[in-house]
Amino acid sequence: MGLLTDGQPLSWDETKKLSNHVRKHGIIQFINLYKKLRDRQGDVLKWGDEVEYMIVKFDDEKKTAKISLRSREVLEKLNEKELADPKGVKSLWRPEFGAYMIEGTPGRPYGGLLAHFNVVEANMRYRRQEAMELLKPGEVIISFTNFPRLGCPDSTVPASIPTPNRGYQQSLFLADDVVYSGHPRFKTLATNIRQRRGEKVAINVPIYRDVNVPKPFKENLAEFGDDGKSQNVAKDDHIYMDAMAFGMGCCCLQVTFQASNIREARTLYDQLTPLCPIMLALSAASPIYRGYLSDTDCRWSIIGHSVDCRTPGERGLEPLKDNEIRIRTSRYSAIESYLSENGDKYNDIPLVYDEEVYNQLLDNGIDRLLAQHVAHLFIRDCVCLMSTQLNQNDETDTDHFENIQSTNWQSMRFKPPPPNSPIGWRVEFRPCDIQMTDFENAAIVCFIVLLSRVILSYNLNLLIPISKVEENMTRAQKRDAVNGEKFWFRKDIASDSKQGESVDDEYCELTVNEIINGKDGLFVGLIPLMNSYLNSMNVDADTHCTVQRYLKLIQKRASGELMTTAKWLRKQVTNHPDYKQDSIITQRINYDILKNVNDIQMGIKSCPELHGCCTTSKTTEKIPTAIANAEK
Ligand code: GSH
Repeated sequence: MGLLTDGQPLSWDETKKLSNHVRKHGIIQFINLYKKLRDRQGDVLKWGDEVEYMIVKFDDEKKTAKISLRSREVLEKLNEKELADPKGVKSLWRPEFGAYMIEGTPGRPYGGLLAHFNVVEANMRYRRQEAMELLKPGEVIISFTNFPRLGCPDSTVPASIPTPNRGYQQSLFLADDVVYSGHPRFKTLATNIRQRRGEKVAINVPIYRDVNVPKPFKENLAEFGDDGKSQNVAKDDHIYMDAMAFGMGCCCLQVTFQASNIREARTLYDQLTPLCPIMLALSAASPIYRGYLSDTDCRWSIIGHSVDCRTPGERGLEPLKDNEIRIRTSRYSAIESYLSENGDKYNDIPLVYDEEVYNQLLDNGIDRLLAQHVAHLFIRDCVCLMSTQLNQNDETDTDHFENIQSTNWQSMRFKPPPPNSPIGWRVEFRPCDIQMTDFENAAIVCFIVLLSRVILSYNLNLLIPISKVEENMTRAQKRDAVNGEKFWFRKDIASDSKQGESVDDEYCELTVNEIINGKDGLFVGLIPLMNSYLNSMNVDADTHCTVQRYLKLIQKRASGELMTTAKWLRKQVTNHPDYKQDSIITQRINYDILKNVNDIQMGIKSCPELHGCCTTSKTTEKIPTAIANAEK
């Protein structure tokens, strides 16, 4: 992939001039790839998780927890093993946006055997330990969605000072040092997104209205060095943030599946889409931003705003200029169209796409649904271009296509096979906030993968109008959405549309509990269906036990018997002796929370409100050969 290509990044002015060049060749590359690989068949299920971590440093005397900007050093060490033995390593490590973030994946993808569910958690544990061995005294690795005091004074090690009038982000609150410096991609993205937009990004998250929060809640941003521009866009009663790192500095959990062919990949892409908001609500883990308790439980919209490179015209705030078109969403957003034939009739959002690209794709034999999906991705300008990437062989390279594709950060990603590789058509599931423990992350990953198997085996149909999924994404982020919200969901997932029934009769509003656990006479429930699938399979006892623990966790989160991480974090704040009911997260509160997070993820403390009483699974590092053979 062209994602982390070497070379010098071009300036925004140069990149802008070359954006059409990237698009023109990107499309030709996609067409060539499609023609070569559309009939590729028979790939087996393979899948893998991606976990993002942050490095935090505690000072137990001063009672502070700060982000440690050492991911470059740590990654260099972590990557040594892979360089020495690329095929043999048990984990792969990559940089992420934050200079305190690292991303770990299993060394090799998992396969279709059910017994693979039993090795996921052990591999996650291995990764965590592997990274921890490289830390300095006081440092820890945590899988945690947002560092609560990101952007507050004195919150990084080494200390860093924001530069509101210069640099990549020009933030009032965050120094550019928090952006990963080992590859120019990240700083270039931050610069070009800001320059394309014509101003800094603006993120406004509603503040949690506790009794001692001033009315209105309004900060004097001049105190941070604002020249008035930030004050103009900062909303009353909101936590204002002004840089890409506030969003892309958040950590998440992602899963990628390989499908057997392009058709199955399109089906999975569509069928997992209605699950995105449900999993977002269940995984909600980020209620705190820039030292304030917010009224939001998830990172999703915050990242959307943090990379919103649309001009005022494109956002509908000013008349359109030059060749601009109105664009509904940020380049980080929920998907706006389905891809499979079954999905077609549920595509009720007027999709904005590049007409010329669309026609070119149709002329090359690509069907309408796929053409509009790709032409939609290609409404975006390229926002990071390396000097070495300009001239490519469109027959064999795909960097220009990947350039646009990899900066469309949507809830689902449809991924063509890389050229000349054994990898097939894939889909990536991207909405989930990350959880603190390997147990929870493994539970979420196994739930999604298992559900994908059930969908394909039982030929389930979860589709509802895509506009309803989008509405669900908004609901999912609300405070305690699992217990307080209802979500649009298909009533009968076991059959396709009935004759004479209108699309609007096919769905209703259900709680997450009803969706996951079922509701008598109204909805069958996803876990009961998964259990009947499992009962029909030959599963070894250990895997069975592990999977049941994972499903129980999801069931109890859905029913409200167990808390979401977001709910638990809110309780940590509001019960803290220093908390003044003003929604402020002091250094000390931050320290105590992160200490607890670390103790819980390391198993030093148990947390029954989050996990229940039974958190030990039978996870093992390797599938025993006898079991692998038996399953085959
Ligand atoms: N941390 C993000 C989230 O919480 O959703 C996901 C990771 C992500 O999208 N990272 C950006 C990226 O381009 C970094 S700026 N990653 C590579 C990709 O999406 O292909």
